[in-house]
Amino acid sequence: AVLADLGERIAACTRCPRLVSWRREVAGHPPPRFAGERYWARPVPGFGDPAARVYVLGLATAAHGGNRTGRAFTGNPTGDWVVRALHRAGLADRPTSEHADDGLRLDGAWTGSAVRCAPPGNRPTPLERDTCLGFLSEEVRALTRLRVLLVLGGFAWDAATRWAGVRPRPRFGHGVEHRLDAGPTLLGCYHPSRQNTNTGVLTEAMLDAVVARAVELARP
Ligand code: DU
Repeated sequence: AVLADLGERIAACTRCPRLVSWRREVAGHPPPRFAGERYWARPVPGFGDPAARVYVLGLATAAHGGNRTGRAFTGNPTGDWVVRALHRAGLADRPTSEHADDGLRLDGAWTGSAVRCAPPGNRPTPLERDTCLGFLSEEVRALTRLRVLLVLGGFAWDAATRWAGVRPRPRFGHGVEHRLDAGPTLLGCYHPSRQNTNTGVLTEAMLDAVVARAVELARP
């Protein structure tokens, strides 16, 4: 009930004027393959298992992914990479995530992004990042079994380390671990953007290894 209520408050947020306009703007200009679809065009709440021990944290909502489907990591290539990896690790009941009503269930995992709206150029401003941090904080508090925050990319790492108030802030890197005194262990992973996956900066084997490490750290 706490998570459901939080999800509704996230979806109703209008705090960042630039993002309120952009999430609608991109919804009005779908690529041909999504022409005629009704876009969600709102902030996207977290999704998954309320008993999650691992939280996969992305950068921001994808313009034609979550901003279209209304569910985190759903309906775009980055989401495909994440959900396939969760499935290989036994944390998702299938390897695909296409629509909010496809029946996907996560088991032991939660998903969301540092900024819940679609930002211009996939680049939220520092102010937008910090404005959205309260939602991460509330979510982490509500996910009472959480042990690991698997952080995708440097932007989400900045958000997570600010949320955690760690000083000095540990540098982002693939496989970097930072244990918090109270709270989940932060675990860095290169972001599965097409730029990283097409160039081999991040391979499926590298992603699998980090997810496996997250599962190991999350073990009771
Ligand atoms: O109504 P429900 O079974 O609590 O599921 C709500 C929502 O959360 C549904 O879209 C599936 C997802 N979910 C999940 O992915 N994993 C769980 O363990 C429980 C719920």
